[in-house]
This record gives sequence, C-alpha cells and structure tokens, in this order.
Amino acid sequence: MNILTIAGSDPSSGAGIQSDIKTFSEFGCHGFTAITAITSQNSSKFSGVKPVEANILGQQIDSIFSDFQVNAIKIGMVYDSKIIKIVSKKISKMSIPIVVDPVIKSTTGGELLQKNAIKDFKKFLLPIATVITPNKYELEILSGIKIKNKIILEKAIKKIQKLGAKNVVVTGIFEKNKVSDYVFTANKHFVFSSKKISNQNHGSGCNYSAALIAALAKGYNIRESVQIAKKFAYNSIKNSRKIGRGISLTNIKTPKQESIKLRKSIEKFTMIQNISEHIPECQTNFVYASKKPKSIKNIFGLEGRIVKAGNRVVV
Ligand code: PXL
Repeated sequence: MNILTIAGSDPSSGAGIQSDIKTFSEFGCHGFTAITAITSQNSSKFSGVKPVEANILGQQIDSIFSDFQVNAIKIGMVYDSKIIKIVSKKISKMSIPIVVDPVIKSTTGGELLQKNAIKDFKKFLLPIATVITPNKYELEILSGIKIKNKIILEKAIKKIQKLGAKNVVVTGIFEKNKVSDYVFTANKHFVFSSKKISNQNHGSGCNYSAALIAALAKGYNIRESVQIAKKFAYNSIKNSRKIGRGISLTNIKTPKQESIKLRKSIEKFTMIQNISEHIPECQTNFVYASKKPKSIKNIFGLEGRIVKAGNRVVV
C-alpha cells in the first residue's frame, strides 16, 4: 500500500513527516510526502515555522498523483488558510481514506495551526475527513465547546460530524488510571481504554494517526484500525527515549529480522484470493522455529490469531 502524508517537517523526527514515514514503513507501506511547512524545533524548544508556498505544495501533491497509485492520505500540520485551500482543492474529489489529524499546538508550545485559519480548517478539511483524530484540546477548539463531562464530549463530537467529518476518534481522554479513545462512526460508538503511561513525550499523536491511516489503507475497518493505532501509539510511548535535553521522543522499535520474515509471510498469505474460505472454525496462526532451536526464544509466532471476518482475513 502507498500512503501520502501532507504534513510539516520536524527536524527532531519525533513528529511530522519524518515520523509518519517511519510508521508507514513499519506497516509495510510506502510513504509519500508533501511538505506544508518547515518547523525548527527540538525536544525542548519550538523556535520557528515557515509555511511552504501554496503552489509549491500543490506541485508536490501533483507530482505524486501524476505518477503513483495512492491508497490513502494523512493530513497533519497545515498551518495557514492558503495551505488548507490548496490541500482541499487537490484532494477533495478523491475517494480514498483520508485521516485528518487536527494538530494545533506542539507539546513544546509551537503554533501548528494559525488561529485565523481555524474557520477554513473546519470549512475545507472536515468535510473530506474519513476520520478526524482530535485530542480533547483540539476537539474543544474545533467545536467551540468546553468539554467538562461525557455528555458534553458527545455533543462536541456530534457537532464535528455535522460539519462533515464522517468518523471522529477523540484520543487520550484521561479517566482515573486509564486513558480512553472515543470512536463515533455514523451509527455506532465505541470506547477503547488502556493503562495510562505517565510519560511526557513528543510524537505519540502522529504515531497514532499514521498507524490509523496505514491500518485503514490495508483494509481494516474503523474499529479494528483504532485498536491497531492505539496499541501502536501505546508501544511507541512505552519505548520512548530521552535523546535530547528536553522531553522524550516516541520510538518505533525496529522489529527483529525474524518478525519481519513472519510478517511478510502472513502478508502474502492474506493476499491469496479467497483465502478466508480455507481458515477453519478454530481460526489459524503462523508459527515457526529458527534453525536448530535451543529454547522457546527461537520460536516465532503471532500473539493471538489470524481470523476470518466475513470474507476478510484479520491478523
Ligand atoms: O504531533 C503534532 C505535530 C505534527 N506535526 C509537526 C509537529 C508536531 C508536534 O510538534 O511538529 C510538524
């Protein structure tokens, strides 16, 4: 699968396009990029931003679409109205999944969306979003509603859906000792919770939305994709590293050679036409041993199983 990220450059590679490319390749997808703005930042300080000229951004997007097949798009930092309008003009007629991550402020306080661009963000980008992934703060800004409890949260989400976003995933709502994501599709609601990791980091939002679009591109439905993205972001926080003087950068652990091989085999398996018909009632799994195994550490397999869902195969 090929995925285009339309986003800002982050020289620390913790967030932005640099991080998105890493996430896409982690999912076995090829990442294309169209850069909207150049930020200057490290783990402690956001020192500046320069948006790319709108026509240059348009050219980047055209260069990709005139040559490659693009299966899905992620939109991250867009910064100003000119950028928002050119993005909308170039992609609004495309019928592929689009995840819009409405980033407004960086962890270190940098402005990623100008205040006077919020109106155009709502007008042009919400209607093209297959999924929008605001955190609580971003939802408050986009809906204009201060979220004090779950009833108000629901009201704010519905307002965003009315503005055109088909599915809304509100990430990172803190509740006692867990952190929950609220998923609203056209007619169903889900809540997914996980343990709270109290670790200030740079990059988890980008990891989440990039993993979400990769899962959607690979054919998982919204519910499955959110679960995949949540786990992916959770692990990237768990493995985050303090590389600089400031906050930690999330870290996508490079998997071992064996797990790459295992994943490739599973991917090939899932691509076989009508393979779901051959998965038994008890479902299936892929497990293998490296040569001359000495302990259980030399056996590789999937956590969980490969299951049949209608005529699809879910790993
Ligand atoms: O995580 C949000 C984000 C997105 N894009 C860029 C960023 C940040 C946060 O700092 O710098 C370019």
